[in-house]
Amino acid sequence: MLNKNSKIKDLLKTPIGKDVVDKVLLQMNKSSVWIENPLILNLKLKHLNRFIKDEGFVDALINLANQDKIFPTQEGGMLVKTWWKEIVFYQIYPKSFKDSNGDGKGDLQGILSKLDYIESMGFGGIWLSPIFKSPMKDNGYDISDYYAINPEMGTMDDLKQLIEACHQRGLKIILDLVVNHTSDQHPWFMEALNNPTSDKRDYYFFRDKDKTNNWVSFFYESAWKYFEAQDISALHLFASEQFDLNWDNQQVRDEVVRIINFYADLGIDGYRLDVINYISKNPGLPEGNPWVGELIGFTGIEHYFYGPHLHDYLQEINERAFKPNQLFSIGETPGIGIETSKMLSADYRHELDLIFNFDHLENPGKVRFDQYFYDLEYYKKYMIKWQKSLSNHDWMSLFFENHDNPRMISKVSDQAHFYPAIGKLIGVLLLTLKGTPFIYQGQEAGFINQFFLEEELRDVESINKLKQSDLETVNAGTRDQSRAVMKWNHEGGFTEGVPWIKSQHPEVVSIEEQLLDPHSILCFYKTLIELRNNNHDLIYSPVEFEFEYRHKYFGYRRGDYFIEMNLTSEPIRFEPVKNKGIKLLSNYLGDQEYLRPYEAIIYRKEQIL
Ligand code: TEU
Ligand code: CA
Repeated sequence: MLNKNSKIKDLLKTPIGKDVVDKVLLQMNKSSVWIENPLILNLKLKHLNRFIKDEGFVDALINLANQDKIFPTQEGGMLVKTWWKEIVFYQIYPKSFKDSNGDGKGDLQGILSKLDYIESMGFGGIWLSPIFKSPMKDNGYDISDYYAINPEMGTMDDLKQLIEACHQRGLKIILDLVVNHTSDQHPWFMEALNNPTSDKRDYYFFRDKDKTNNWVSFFYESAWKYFEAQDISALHLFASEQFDLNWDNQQVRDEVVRIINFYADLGIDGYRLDVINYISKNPGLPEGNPWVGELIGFTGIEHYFYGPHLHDYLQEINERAFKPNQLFSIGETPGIGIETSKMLSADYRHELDLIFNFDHLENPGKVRFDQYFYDLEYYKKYMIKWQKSLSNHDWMSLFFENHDNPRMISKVSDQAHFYPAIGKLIGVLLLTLKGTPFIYQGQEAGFINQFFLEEELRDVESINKLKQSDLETVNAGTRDQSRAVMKWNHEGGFTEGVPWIKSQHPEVVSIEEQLLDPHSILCFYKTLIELRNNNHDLIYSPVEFEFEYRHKYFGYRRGDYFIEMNLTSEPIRFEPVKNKGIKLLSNYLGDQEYLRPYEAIIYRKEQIL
């Protein structure tokens, strides 16, 4: 057990300690060499207070570190082959995907009408962002009835039809499980708020007005909402219409099991679990540390991002619902690092199958709303670290985009002539490294960011953010970038009516037109996906990095394949790698002696007949 007299080096011997130190260094933009200094390694934890000027931080750190006693094992085990390691997922944000009835909002029949397209691209499964009944304050991540489909999106029959149509095509389908919180319109919450003696009261976190804490919500306001009529405050880590469920209550966990079983009975193949690492809060909801708040932005996070019962609760729902239904599970886990991700997803832990880690989405020291260009060399370092750490027990998810993040091409560059190369290079990274790729709608067609005027913003997060920042800042990070509706054909093709949000950037070529152009980003993705689908080397073979320390360059082998790329806008000239094999695919036409800006090439060993 760690205590205040333990040293930094003892802290680093715990999974969470190592990950927290990594995260802090990353956010401070300091290299890990900094921590390898013996003077620092031998520093007692209590002395950290001198730098941080806060007693609470060290206590919180010690508590966290004492949660997991041992590191996840790297030893033994067999790499188990299974469908979710082999397919490429396609993420659909239903409201922005395809509208079938002209109301300007995407729906389930719209998705059904595009299944042929999804299948023809080679995707093996779809993940739908929430489709359940919701007042849509956070576009469905605020659920008011887990057993009803949002009428704007369709009916339960439409969902059944969709599941069947997916399965007929051999596509898997997973749904979003949002059970860290519910909408304020959920009957549980309404009853809890209005009837203090109801058993629902303990489903949430209620406090007297003067007994709340300093936690800050992810949407830039206090995490407490005060209800005047009832004279009580309730905890919400997200919008003020999304209240956190109290997972310490057994009835809440029983409800979650019921929900999981309900859609499993309808035939779905798994779930993506929204902010699932936030479900266990430190008892008593202690004050958040101001220094952590300043560094990470969200005061209080150390008390719930890896809470005391997280493992217990995940093991419980796994045992009671995921395992019996043979469901696949991927947890969205903001703030989780390498070691803790294994504690949550290694096969012998029986918690989740996979997690989404986010540390690669911004460069060190940056946050989503910073205006800067993303340096892909950081991704290389991140990836080398993660890929080398994967044992037979672990697997990882691969992604650059989702409904919460701006488009990756625009993050890398504002030089339009590089867009096709960058879009394709991103595809090569996602489809040739080891892990399960998740491609977000429109990414396969090279969708980019655009400028949103104030009245064009739709997202609650952006609208709140604009109260404290200028429009340029909001534009750099707004989630609306990824929610701009799909551009199916030259005219748009998303809706017959007026779309609820802007369409994709006018200069982006539509999906239909790209399908006809063999050199398009879309056709490149299609080829890449086909290559991965048909070659298990690109799925299961170990990744062997070459010239790891060569600046700007990224090269690795996967069985018979060799992949190399230039991660920058400057050409790279150097002694070529030997035995690359035969060039199979590239994001440039013709050959050159050097690697062109953002050039990515896949080679395969010559087949000896
Ligand atoms: O996101 C959780 C999350 O922490 C972020 O990605 C979030 O959108 C952003 O960082 C806020 O600062 C999930 C969902 O993906 C997101 O769409 C929801 O709004 C959120 O949970 C609440 O359900
Ligand atoms: Ca519609």
